[in-house]
Amino acid sequence: MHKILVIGAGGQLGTELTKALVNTYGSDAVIATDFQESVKSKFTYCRFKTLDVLDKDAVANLIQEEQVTQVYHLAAILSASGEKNPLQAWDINMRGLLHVLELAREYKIEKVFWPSSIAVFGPNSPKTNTPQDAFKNPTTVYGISKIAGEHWCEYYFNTFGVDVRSLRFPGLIGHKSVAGGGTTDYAVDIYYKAIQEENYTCFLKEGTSLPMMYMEDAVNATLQLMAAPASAITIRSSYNLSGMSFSPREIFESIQLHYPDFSIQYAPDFRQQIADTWPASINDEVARKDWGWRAAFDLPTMTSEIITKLRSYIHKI
Ligand code: AKB
Repeated sequence: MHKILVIGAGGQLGTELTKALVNTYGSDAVIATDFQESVKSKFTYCRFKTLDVLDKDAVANLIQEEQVTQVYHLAAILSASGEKNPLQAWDINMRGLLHVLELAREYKIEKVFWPSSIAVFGPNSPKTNTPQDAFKNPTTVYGISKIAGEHWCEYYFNTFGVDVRSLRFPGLIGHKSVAGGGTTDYAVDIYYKAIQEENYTCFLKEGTSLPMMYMEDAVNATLQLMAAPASAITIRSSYNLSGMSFSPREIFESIQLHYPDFSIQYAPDFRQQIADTWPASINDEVARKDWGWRAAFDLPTMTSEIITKLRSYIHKI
């Protein structure tokens, strides 16, 4: 029987991935955990425990008590928050991952999932259709922690046989949970403003194109990668993954088709410098070849779906 531990379940990805894991493996198979007790109310459908990934003994105890077979380690400080407190971001992102990898080795965990990011790329990486093995010179502490983390994942696989799998996520956009601390967060916030019939002030310039992905695609990619036979996984650092690419102007125009009076201003801040170092689009042909990855959502289909869902929540209130 599977016993799946989700660390950082209350975050943007965790909120939706935990639900999908319960739908796939059943509620008895999943334990949602988060550093913040306050997110407990999200998990009415499975068990929830408070857990700090920096407390290695607490993670080890839970793995032993629950006979955990798989770990999804999602807890991290994202790019924009990381720049405000670089040493803390490094500590949380690296020490957390090393605890999980080390415990996976010690307790012979069957599989580990850990998200990387397009933030591993930098100003000297090719800007468009960025390949899997492109040169990487990340400029944020978040990007540095992700590239180091990728190397550690590869090391634990090659040296100890830990079956750790990873995806380089683009900006993730969903309607069930707000984003927090990232450079791509504007693409979530803008929908909430449109729905509330308010104007939006964007912290990136109108033409800044970035790789993005609808949350349903991100969740499906994770489930597919984790279900693939180990022999199909040729990348043990992290797979490039592509959904769509758009700029603030393009997402605004897609929303304006639903809300003609919606308006936007641009007030770029420090996050513009981060965005300027990231690719505009990603080449994910290795993921497609290895485990059959295909994104289902583009900008118009994502916008229609998010607006429909957000309207339905508002009408329920
Ligand atoms: C961020 O903006 O920091 C994240 C990411 C692209 O990894 N959404």
